[in-house]
Amino acid sequence: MTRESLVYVDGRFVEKSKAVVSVFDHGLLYGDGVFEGIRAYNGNVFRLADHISRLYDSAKVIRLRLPFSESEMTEAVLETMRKNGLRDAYIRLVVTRGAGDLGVDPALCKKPTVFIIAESMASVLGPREPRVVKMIFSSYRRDAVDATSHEIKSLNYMNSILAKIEATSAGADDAIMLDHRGFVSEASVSNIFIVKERKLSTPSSSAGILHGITRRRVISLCSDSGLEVEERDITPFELTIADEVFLVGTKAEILAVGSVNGVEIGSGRAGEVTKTLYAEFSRIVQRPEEGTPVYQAEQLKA
Ligand code: PXG
Repeated sequence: MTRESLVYVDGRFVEKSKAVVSVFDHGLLYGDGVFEGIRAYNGNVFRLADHISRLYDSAKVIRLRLPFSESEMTEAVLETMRKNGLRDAYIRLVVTRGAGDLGVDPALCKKPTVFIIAESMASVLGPREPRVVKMIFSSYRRDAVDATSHEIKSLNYMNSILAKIEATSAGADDAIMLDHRGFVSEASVSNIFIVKERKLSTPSSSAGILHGITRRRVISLCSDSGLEVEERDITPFELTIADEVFLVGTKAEILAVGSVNGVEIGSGRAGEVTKTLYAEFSRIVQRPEEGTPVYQAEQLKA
């Protein structure tokens, strides 16, 4: 029998089957909480500092006081990786408002619940070409920046879930969501880039996007590679006639978009710019300086 993975729950490590939170937790009752989805590549947690900093930013906006410092939170993530002996993994770090009486008021909750799941996950990045996905434009609009903005990485994902259901029932892989004005925002759990005549564009923060860590890294990769990127409003028309469209995110890594609403994008296959960035990103994630080493202490001792 394989050993059960260990989950960090409020300072303790418990077996996966025993890792539970209260039915009175406001994270469950109201989606009141924040999270991060993080990846580790070869024993190095990719851009962990950026994820921790975004978690604290999300918590600040929802007035959730985290029970420990950024460095303690970082250590808890690394310890969860070590306890499970992982090198290539997906990490889910969640902080909820905690258990409290019924009622939406966060003041009903005495202390936040913190849990960290780390499970083995192999990357698809590598020498092969990026996977090509079929998209639709969702009829659900991305929540506006003055609504339940996705700038907060909160536990409230119903906006994305509805879009994902719509995509699945249309036979597509995922949905592209438009903002309240009708401009392109992002996919259900990834950011979007378009390429036209080798010039890249990506929706800016006005489109209600999550400030993706992969998006930010791809933008800086482009500037290092001499590729121009503009953060701006993009219409569904511009996206449809683009030479290339690709998605970026922790889970998605880099995916080429082959079609939207049944209309082929460019050749319908991964384009040259997408392939170049994919190849470069595949190398970047393996670099120690792009993340935080999990096993540094042991390596130093050895
Ligand atoms: N937009 C949204 C709405 C997201 O949820 C991204 C963009 C990409 O951001 P990052 O920082 O990952 O480049 C996300 C990320 C999951 C999962 O389990 C979801 C995300 C990340 C990791 C795992 O579905 N969302």
